[in-house]
Amino acid sequence: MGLESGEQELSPESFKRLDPVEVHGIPFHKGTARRWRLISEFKARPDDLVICSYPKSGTTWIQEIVDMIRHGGDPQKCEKTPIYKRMPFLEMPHPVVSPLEELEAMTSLRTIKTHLPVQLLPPSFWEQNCKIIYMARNPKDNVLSYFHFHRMNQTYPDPVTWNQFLENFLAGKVLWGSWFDHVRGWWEAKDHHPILYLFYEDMKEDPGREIQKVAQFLDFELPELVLNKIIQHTTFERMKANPMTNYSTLPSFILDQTVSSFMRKGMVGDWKSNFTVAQSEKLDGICDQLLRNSGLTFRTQL
Ligand code: PPS
Repeated sequence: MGLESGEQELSPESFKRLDPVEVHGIPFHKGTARRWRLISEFKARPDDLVICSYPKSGTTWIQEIVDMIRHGGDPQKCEKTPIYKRMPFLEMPHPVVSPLEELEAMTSLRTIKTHLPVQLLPPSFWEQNCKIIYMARNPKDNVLSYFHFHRMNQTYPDPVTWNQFLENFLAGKVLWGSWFDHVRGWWEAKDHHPILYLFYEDMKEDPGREIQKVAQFLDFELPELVLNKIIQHTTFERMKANPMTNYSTLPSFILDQTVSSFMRKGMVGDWKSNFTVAQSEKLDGICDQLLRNSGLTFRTQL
């Protein structure tokens, strides 16, 4: 599987701070946009599991939990390979890994990470009725985490300033588009598809309870002992120290962790350190308007 005929793969050096390119009205990284036809034609298998989220919602956390559940709580089985190799990122923009080729070569059961909005998920996933786990995080902590990720991810557009980035986020003019449309679109999809919709804040509040929900969704029974091992292995501190989950295996021309860590704070309520009162009220107003009548609510503190 390759790019459109005649196209060359982009060199790592050319990935520096690229402007987004729109695909079906959603801003994407140029590396994703170039592969769009291949991504949209992806052939799912019925036993594929999709882990989906808006960027910076706790995707890596839920990925590690799923892998631990599938390996009976044995951390050694999860510590051999970086998380982005174990569960390829479908529309991954940069060239150090080729997720489409890797996915094709993988034996079942595959777990696939994506940040795609619901309307752009490749049709094959719906046709094959694949299970999907969706992870959502409150917009204030989500946008702050996304801002810091733009600072350290050298391939993403320059966030310029916090004020500027927040304005872009509120307008949906950031990579992967509007947070509001994303969380709402997937929330509505769960009424007609096997989707487990989880919240970062619930995970922080009671990881054991949420891990049990995931296990049940995947048809696993978790004895107390195994559950406790999974809880311990997937704490923020353990995952921050674990090279297989903290993305330290990616080169610094992609993720410069001297600017900000991939595992940064892992908190609910960190937004309070950055938002002005006016910014917080503005976001609340937009949230009320865009999530109205959806039944979807978010906790911004525990
Ligand atoms: S990505 O790049 O979109 O896949 O990033 P993603 O994994 O979705 O989100 C990264 C944020 O999730 C936090 N995180 C965790 N929080 C609590 N516990 C655990 N175990 C955990 N693992 C990852 C990570 O720290 C990022 O949030 P911030 O607020 O920036 O710290």
